[in-house]
Amino acid sequence: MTQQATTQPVAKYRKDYQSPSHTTSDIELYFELHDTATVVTATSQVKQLKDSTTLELDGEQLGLQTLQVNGQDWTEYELLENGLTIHQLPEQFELKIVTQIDPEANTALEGLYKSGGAFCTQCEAEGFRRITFYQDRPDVLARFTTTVEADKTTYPYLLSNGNRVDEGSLDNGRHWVKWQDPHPKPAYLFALVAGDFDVLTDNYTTRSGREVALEIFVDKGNLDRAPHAMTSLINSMKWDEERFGLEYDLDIYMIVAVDFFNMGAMENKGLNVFNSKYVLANEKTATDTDYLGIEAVIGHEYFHNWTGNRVTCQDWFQLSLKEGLTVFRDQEFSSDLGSRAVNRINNVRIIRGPQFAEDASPMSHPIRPDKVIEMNNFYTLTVYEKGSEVIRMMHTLLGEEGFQKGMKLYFERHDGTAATCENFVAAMEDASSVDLKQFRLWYSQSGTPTLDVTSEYDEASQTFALTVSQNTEATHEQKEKQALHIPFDVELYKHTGKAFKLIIDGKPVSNVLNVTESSQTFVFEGIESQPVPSLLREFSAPVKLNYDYSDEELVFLMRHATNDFARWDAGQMLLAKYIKSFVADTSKAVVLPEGVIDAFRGVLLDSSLEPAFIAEMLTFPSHNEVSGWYKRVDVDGIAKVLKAIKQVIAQALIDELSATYYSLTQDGYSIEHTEIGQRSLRNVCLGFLAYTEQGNTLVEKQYDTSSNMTDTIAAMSAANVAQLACRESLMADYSDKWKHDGLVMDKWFMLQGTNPASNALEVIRDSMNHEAFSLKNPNRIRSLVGAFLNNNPVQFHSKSGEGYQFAGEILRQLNESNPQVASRLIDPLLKFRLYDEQRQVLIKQELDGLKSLDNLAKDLFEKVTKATEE
Ligand code: B3K
Ligand code: ZN
Repeated sequence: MTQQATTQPVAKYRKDYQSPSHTTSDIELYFELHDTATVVTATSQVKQLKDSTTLELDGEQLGLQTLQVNGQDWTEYELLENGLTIHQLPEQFELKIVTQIDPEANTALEGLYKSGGAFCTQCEAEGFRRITFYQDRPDVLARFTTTVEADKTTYPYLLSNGNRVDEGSLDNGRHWVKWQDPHPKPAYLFALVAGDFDVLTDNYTTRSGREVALEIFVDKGNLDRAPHAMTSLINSMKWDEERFGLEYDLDIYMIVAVDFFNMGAMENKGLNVFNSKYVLANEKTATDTDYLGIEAVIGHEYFHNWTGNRVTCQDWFQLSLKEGLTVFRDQEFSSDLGSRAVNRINNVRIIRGPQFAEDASPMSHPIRPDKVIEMNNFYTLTVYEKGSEVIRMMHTLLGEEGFQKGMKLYFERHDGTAATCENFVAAMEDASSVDLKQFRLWYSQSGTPTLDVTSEYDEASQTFALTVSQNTEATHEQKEKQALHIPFDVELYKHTGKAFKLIIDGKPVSNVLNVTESSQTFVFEGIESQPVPSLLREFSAPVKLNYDYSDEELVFLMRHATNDFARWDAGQMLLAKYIKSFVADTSKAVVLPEGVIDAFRGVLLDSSLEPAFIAEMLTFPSHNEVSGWYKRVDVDGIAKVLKAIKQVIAQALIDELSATYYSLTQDGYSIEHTEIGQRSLRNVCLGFLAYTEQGNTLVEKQYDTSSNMTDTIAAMSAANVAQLACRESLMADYSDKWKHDGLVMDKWFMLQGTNPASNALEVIRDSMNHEAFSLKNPNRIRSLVGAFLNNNPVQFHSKSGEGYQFAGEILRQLNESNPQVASRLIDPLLKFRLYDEQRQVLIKQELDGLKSLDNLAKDLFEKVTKATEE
């Protein structure tokens, strides 16, 4: 046996995929849990698949104790830095490996670790290799049997995947429970939890009559914050049966909420582990946004049971196969349960803001990446959100019925196996006979396509011609781009507000045009008068759209488009025109024409519109979204213009905003969608009114009288954004009340992080000494530091460079304790080329400093090298 030295991280390529040399049919695990020295015994039934007597296993940070093959000690092996290679193996054998690990020292929160007082695991993507030596790849599927043994008093609950089949007590105060998961699964879906919890139980009968026990485990004392998660779970189970015909397949479904978690949640078979942020809520501690987030994430993880667990990924390059599809499913779930328009608007905001920004960054990649150094770096907006848009485009092209046929065929062909994105598209194509040949490019081509659209009306022939040109700019890792198949949803309006029938070549055509060439003209016939085109309805493709709309046309669409999303989008385009013109010349006074102000007044007073939708109409593009419109970003100019536009609207509509604010006063609190919508509009009004003379009084009063967290936080953020006199006292009062509750304090940390005041960084540094703060807890880091880096543009990009230095300091610490969190945090620095020379130099200094670390984690290595390459 030999031990190898540390080497530079190496990239893996999608094209190099090779099926496994061996597979494991069954694995039996025994965990003897101890804080610093847990012993894991793994007994696997292994079978050769290829002509190879050598088996390569993955393993990191493991203490190997024994290695046996068919009951014999085995010496034919090499211990490597990242694994174990075993030689001279028979065709089929039992492999027994005993390893020792240290959960308490595991601050990376990958593998087996301690969260507060409990043991828990996170194995996706490659965490199982920190538990035992194994073929830690998603195309090796085994049946898992897991026994967990621990002290009975400290850890009364011992959980793992599948069904509980046996249990017992030992003489030394310890006990054990044995779990069996009948569904073969890859190691990334393995989970174990041990601890003491309060449990909320319920049950669900599937439509075929299976009784399923539902259990949600939360920290002691938090039971009153678990019911919304349970309701969301039951709604998810029901929805998946109704809309997709998919039923749950075990007798028990468990969710455990933990405080220390790198991301949102994890879909481990039968035993989801959740960030407590996506489980715990009551009206005093959680906002409406939190409630909706919980519903979406509970749904998302549940839907993975079919799209992810029953059919998993062949290799990690295929991640979007399960993630894009499952995001699509959770978006549909939220839309079916709540407002479709509001959900669509918010999903589109994510694509147009941070996803387009990712496309334009050094980390740009196709939804199915070709090259990866650290897989955890690819759980991105591109793979998830753009991935979901790609699924949605197929849904648009096939229709609901065709899409569901495709899903059925996909499960018929691939249930119980590890599949590829290509398998999915092929199933959609075969089930519907829609040609998706060119469409497949969406999987391999990165970057954001731009559609330049022009139109020409010919009165004599009564035709309206739309010319659509598409172009995708070169991205960091891919220079050549091809024309994509883009579903382009359009409508043409008469001046009465009615839509023309769409006729091309004498035949009626669908609203969804197939744009497939780099430039293409569609000539519509029978158009009796100059129409107003509504383009890219429902955001039918994740592209940028350019069309030279007049103000009048946009105002017309805001009023008359039959589709709510199109109305909202027209409002956004109208604002964009003015934002762009003021940013181009920041010395120009910000004034808006009466017609524009009237259009927003009209929306605010339109009683036929849902309050939730009006609130979206009045929510303007964020600094981040606006920044994405430019190759060189004027940080301060954009901030100034966005604030001024808000002030202009606030002054112009002060009476209407006030009236709406008071008319929406509520007595009690419920999370019904209509009430959420009313609170949302009321609080949007407050956000504007904060800029008026009555602002301070109004905000303070709302804070004092608020009976729920939604209104409390709305008051505090209005005070924060508008820098009202009451800000400090509200912050102090809140901290007094909630200082013992990290999760609730995250909202406070976020307000400190986004504080636009010029001393923000000083306050942030102070906040790091707050008793609720810890650099070990990812939620705290994201709330305070993440908010500063991502959502405090002016202070973070201060020309003094202090913001960047602060980011560098934190990143160097996290590089050692939790590289995954560090790697999420670094993204804003990677985009340094968007800023002026002076800022570029300052940011680059920090990146270079990281690059020169001799223990730079591969997560950061991958990003820093990409960003600093010429
Ligand atoms: N599949 C997990 C994410 C795992 C992230 C690993 N770094 C949660 C989800 O997407 O549902
Ligand atoms: Zn997911």
